[in-house]
Amino acid sequence: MNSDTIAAIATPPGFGGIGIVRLSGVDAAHIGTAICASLGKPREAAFRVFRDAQGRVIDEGLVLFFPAPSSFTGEHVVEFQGHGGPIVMDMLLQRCVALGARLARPGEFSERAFMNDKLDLAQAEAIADLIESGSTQAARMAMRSLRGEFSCRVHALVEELTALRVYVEAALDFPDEDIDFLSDGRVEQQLGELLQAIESLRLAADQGRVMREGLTLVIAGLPNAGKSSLLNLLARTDAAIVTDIPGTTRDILREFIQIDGLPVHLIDTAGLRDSDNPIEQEGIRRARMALDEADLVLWVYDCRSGLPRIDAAVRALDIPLLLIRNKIDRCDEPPGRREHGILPEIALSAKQGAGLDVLHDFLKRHAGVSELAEGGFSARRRHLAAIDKAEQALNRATNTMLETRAGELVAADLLYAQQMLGEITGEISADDLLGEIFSSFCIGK
Ligand SMILES: Nc1nc2c(ncn2[C@@H]2O[C@H](COP(=O)(O)OP(=O)(O)OP(=O)(O)O)[C@@H](O)[C@H]2O)c(=O)[nH]1
Ligand SMILES: [Mg+2]
Repeated sequence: MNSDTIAAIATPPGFGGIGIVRLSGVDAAHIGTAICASLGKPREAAFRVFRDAQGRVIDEGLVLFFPAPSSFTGEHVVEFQGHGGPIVMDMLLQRCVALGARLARPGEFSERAFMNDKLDLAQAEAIADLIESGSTQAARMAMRSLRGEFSCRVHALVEELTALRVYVEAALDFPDEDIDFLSDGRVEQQLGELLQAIESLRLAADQGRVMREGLTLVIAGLPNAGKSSLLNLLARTDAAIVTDIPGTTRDILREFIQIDGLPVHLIDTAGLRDSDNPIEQEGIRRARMALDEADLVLWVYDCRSGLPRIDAAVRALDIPLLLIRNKIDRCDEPPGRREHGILPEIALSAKQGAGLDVLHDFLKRHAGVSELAEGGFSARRRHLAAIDKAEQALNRATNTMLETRAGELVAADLLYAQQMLGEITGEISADDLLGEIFSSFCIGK
């Protein structure tokens, strides 16, 4: 339990009808009473005058008192709802500080809620995601995580892992038993089930991450293929210069769009070719660097050139590739989706817009938006990294079972997988990790 009391303006800076100063900690009730004479009944709004040390009126408004442990942080919490002007709010905050409160760090209220077991780590992160969400879907997914759906699935996995670990360790502790526990096939079967469950969790979490962070599309291709035209079409603006001179684009161009709530970062790049022009060379160098950021590369080519001549470096990338067969108005082809060998391809006209709907559908499906409508939850790279490590450990354990049946190694990998999943909800977490997570929150949260 923290011994100090923290205070912050919980509403955004600037002018507003209402502004809220929030206090949390052992002295919250005492400080609150000093400001407004009496707090009223717990959890009921009371109209009060807020006064400074000399008894002058700072503001008037509502006060709310949430006694510990029935509060957001689990400590005594007092909220003053006053008028939302920066000066009034600051006077009220300074008064709290003069009475012994300390200014809260970003995310400190949520950190205390976590410390007092009001929320687990994934739920605390979901609060920040909900506040920052850029689309309705992202907000819905953050809310699901906040309500504990993500944590529940992680917990269920941790419990199954623990049970299996106990079984393997028991088998190791009683090697003289008649039955060889490790050879009855049960461990392999449960490992297989766990791997399936963890894989489905990883898919859902990855889709959640895409909805939170957005999909990054890099538009690449030979000069004049119509890359900038495609950016303009998707962004519905004339952001990029389009000419019939090959080598028009040199700088990297970025646009942010939303496709039915899916956030998409578009990056237009210089056409890839050998060039003697130092400016174009620099553009091409930057284009190649931008490829590293991509979740999906759109390789644009002119239908009149027949087959796409994909740049060798682009082909070598370990990033999904979508071919865009452009300028179909010139080839008299219908727009649509087809497969080009193992690669998906969409035929469209960046200039006239035919086929844009097909591209939208592809991108939404690629991000998993349609399936997410009901069940997704917000997740972060940190969660995915932990899930990946747990999955690798389970794969190792499975191989060990099949090859050497070395129970100690299997038990160690199971323990490791359990710890990795525990990091998601914060059951097991290092202090620096907590510091990193909460410091990215806004003040007052
Ligand atoms: N007919 C037709 N022309 C197109 C289409 N898309 C692009 N163009 C034309 O092709 C030319 C090149 O288009 P850009 O969008 O500048 O091509 P780019 O790939 O960005 O070219 P660089 O920046 O030079 O690499 C322009 O004259 C466009 O108007 C299309 O779908 N149909
Ligand atoms: Mg261009």
